Amino acid sequence: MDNPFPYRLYLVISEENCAGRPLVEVAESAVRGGVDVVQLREKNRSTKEFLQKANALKEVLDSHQVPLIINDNLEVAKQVGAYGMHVGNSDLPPSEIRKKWNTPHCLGYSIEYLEQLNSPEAEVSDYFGVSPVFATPTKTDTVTEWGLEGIAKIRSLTSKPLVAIGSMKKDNTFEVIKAGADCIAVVSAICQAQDPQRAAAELRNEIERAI
Ligand code: TZP
Ligand code: MG
Repeated sequence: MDNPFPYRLYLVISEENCAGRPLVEVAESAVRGGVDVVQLREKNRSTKEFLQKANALKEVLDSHQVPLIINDNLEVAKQVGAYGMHVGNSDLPPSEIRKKWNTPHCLGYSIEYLEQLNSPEAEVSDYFGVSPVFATPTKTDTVTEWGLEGIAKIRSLTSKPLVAIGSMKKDNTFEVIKAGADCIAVVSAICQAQDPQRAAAELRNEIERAI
């Protein structure tokens, strides 16, 4: 089967991280700069509000043929017709999602402990988030700071695509890819940037330089 996650630059977006700008505009600008997959991550919203944002985002992403991944809300993922879902260790388990969402979809699973890699949940997942690579103010309830050594360790244990997340920026992208990551995921480096398109293009450049 083809790799369900061939992507390199992953925007993880929520309205609250967009510095007061409309999320859809920030996302479209990022896509113009080289983002090739987008995750909508709205932790503190009702399903109704989440779905409204997801529909608006999907329309724009569709026009650029960029896939939409929904963070931890199966109802929203189903209703919007998302490409896939991403979940963490304490969210709805990937095996449950596979049962409840029967057409094949791309599933991402955040790895916070090495033990997770040997679990049935990892088995049914299509890619792994290495979470977080570096500590980040954007998400503080984290466990391990994997660092470059952690990426290399996980790389040695799986051939599935690895997404590096956590304080990823232009200055550390090259070494993170060299350590074994396939894809870089960012919130602030793009959502807080004055010019999201340019920020994305700079990240993309570093990725292309490293692969
Ligand atoms: N999962 C692990 S770290 C993180 C998530 C959602 C936040 C990453 O945000 P930033 O601003 O790119 O460090
Ligand atoms: Mg990041």
